[in-house]
Amino acid sequence: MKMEEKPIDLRSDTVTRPTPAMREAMMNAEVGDDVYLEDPTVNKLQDTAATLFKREAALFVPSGTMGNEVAIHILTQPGQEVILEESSHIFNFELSSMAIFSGVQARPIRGHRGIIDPEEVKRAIRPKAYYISPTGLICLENTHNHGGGTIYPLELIQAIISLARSEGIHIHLDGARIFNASVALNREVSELTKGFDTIMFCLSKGLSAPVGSMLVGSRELIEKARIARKMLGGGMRQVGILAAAGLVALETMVERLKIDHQNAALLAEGIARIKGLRIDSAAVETNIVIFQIEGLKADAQEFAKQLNQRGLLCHPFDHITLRMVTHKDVNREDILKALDIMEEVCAKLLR
Ligand code: TLP
Repeated sequence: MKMEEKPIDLRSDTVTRPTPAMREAMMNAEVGDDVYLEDPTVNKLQDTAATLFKREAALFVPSGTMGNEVAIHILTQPGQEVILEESSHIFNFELSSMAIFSGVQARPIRGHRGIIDPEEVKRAIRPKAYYISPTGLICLENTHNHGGGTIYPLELIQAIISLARSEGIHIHLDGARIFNASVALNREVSELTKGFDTIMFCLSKGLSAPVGSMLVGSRELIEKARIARKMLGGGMRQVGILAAAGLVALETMVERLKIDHQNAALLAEGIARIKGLRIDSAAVETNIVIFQIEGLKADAQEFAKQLNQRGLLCHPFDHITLRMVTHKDVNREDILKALDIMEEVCAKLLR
């Protein structure tokens, strides 16, 4: 790579930079003290999110992690268990926060590409006995990050929600990338999230806002969430500066996620043709591409390092698995270039 060339960054859609329209909206945002509920731009963003999801209320939080952990805090009691999928973000990348902040333990169950079967959920619900930790909450993730951007089939979501309801268990959705599922299925986010107690979604991933996620739910739950957010130090002040970018994200960045999905499909098809790489390209449903190396004189870390040296950034997951994520700051041409780089490195490393 020539020094002046910018790398093709496929590590995550979190690397997206704010658009010019976002920067302009941030510059001109009307602000107030949001801890006093007086920031008009935050209030507008929260109302917009609540309307989109057909819910009573929403809360702006600094990160997806905080949104998930606040939801767990308000939906559980200390000593309870939380059922989730074993490769979920909450279980793997939120630093045991549920144990520390909410005093609950995780009961992870194995899914297929991140999707859990209602029967498995049923089996994981703890029997009611005074000497067993009760199940307080189920968390699902849609799309599923480590599953490969998998979209949860709606009928499975509905089956798990009715199970939760019949057992008196709460249910939260980590919908960090729910808009990717929405554009891929051509269905409203309100339809895909109906029945969850709370939904977290991120403005800062494919939607390209610089910071921020939302927690959506009933007025009562969102009031509790505001207290939990404050406990975590997440009460922000003139944060309309950031909410302004979030509004532009919701207004202008949703439909274009389709382009990311097309680029991910192009990437997956290309990977399938490269000797030394293995992928089920038909399994790529949204903007996340997960694949394995096969028959190379290198592990995934070394492979990623060599791609990096040629200006292609990605995320190694384990010794053979890598992730690439498409987003607005990479185009079709970048994808074709990325494939050339991978082909060149594979040819060098083939056994
Ligand atoms: N995911 C990030 C990393 O943390 C791995 C990424 O690059 O994909 N839920 C899901 C499904 C996520 O993928 C993430 C972030 C979060 C929650 C947390 O969001 P943030 O980073 O805003 O705390």
